[in-house]
Amino acid sequence: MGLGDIADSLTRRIEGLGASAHGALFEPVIRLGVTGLSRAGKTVFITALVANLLARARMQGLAARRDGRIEAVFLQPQPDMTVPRFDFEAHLAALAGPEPRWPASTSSVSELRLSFRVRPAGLLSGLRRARIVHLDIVDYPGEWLLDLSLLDLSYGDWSSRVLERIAARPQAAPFFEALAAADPAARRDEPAAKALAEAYTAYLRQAREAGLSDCTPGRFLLPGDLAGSPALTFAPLPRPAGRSPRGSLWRLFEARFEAYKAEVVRPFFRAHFAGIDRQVVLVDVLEAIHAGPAALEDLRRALADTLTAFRPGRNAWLARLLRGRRVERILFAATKADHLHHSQHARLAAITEALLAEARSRADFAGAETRAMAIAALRATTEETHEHEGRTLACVRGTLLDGRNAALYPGELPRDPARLLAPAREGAEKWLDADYRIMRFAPAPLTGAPGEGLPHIRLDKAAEFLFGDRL
Ligand SMILES: Nc1nc2c(ncn2[C@@H]2O[C@H](COP(=O)(O)OP(=O)(O)OP(=O)(O)O)[C@@H](O)[C@H]2O)c(=O)[nH]1
Ligand SMILES: [Mg+2]
Repeated sequence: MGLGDIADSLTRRIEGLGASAHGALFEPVIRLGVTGLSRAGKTVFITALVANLLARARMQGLAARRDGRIEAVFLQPQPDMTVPRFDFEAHLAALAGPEPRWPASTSSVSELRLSFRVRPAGLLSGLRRARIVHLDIVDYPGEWLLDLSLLDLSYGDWSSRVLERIAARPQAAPFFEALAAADPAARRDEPAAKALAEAYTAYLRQAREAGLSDCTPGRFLLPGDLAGSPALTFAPLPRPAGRSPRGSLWRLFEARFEAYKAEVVRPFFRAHFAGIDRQVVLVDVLEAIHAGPAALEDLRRALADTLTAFRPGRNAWLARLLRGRRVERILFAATKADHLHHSQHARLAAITEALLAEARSRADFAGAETRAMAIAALRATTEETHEHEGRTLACVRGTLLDGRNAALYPGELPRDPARLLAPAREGAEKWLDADYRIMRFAPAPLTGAPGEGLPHIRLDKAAEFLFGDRL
């Protein structure tokens, strides 16, 4: 056991003590992780979930609500003093204000505690006293999970993997130009290091914009307060022939890569990831389909990479940190399903399931129960059908960001997911037999009575799967 491991197990033990010390001794706490790659829909999901749990009129799919056992739901100060609070009120004001708009992008971890007063289920439910159950919701970027794979890699191995994967990508051309001008064995010099790191970060940003997801190190895209620090100032380099001299650029980057693992990646897993009981992974499958086969294949790989975090047996360090603890349920939710007519939702869920199939068959998620679902945290559209050249097209209608009202025919998803996944895997350039469209709709102004909650698709079913059994 190394020093780091001792520190890890100590932190876990102290955290365990903390949980019982702050009054939660008899009040169960469910820690729900909400993650997804950037723009997947995390902020909207949490905001809509909390708003709908506070109001509950649209949450019939939640058994405790249907049975009338939920007496009250209220927001509480969270127990973690040093984690930013999820800014629920600001995000809700954006979504549900007089001029509804989407909340701003967030780039770090945040947390919110919601508490339920529930009567127990069963025959005696009317007699037994209600109890308090806390739901701690933790929002963290999926990109940070990708970094788990770095823990097993040396700088040299990571570099060669990345360089090989991105060699043919047009977005990487400027970075390869910068690399050609650099000499890994040359004496290190900070401006050269910075220029390479910037070129690599620029590549990551463009790759992300092009819909690619395998973007490590994750913090290069979402640096938060680490922007500009040495631990974020490196890039992959081709291995110099022979031993790289001390004081070379290669050695500098190697040291920074190790620092990134020790000072950035491990603390995240220790502080935020280790305590999670239930997890939802939000996936913008529609956007990837729309962006084309390469983006879908990339999403599949990125998902497989992020999901290694939920099979801790595959990573010795994480397995030691968790010491047998595990995430009990994982929901894979294809978001923004309101872009599709409901007749296609089952197909979207099937595609999501198939995207995960490989990750799943390699090993199950250490006994976790998993499910795939198509959801919309905030429904921005209504459905309608149109006759076109003798065919009936199932469309959705909504208000575009510029205020115009438009109907969208997104294209018909195939019944068999392999029709999309196979060409994606084989490197097809575009979809052969179909065209998939997407439009950016603005959130619709609320029409329901106040206190009715926000319109959604299957958010109640998602909640039931994630924590309904604990209420
Ligand atoms: N139509 C529709 N669009 C959605 C829904 N959820 C999210 N979106 C869209 O997706 C965008 C991103 O949603 P966010 O919740 O901000 O995503 P995020 O994962 O928190 O993004 P970052 O904070 O940037 O990582 C929003 O601005 C909306 O345009 C939904 O339920 N329906
Ligand atoms: Mg966000």
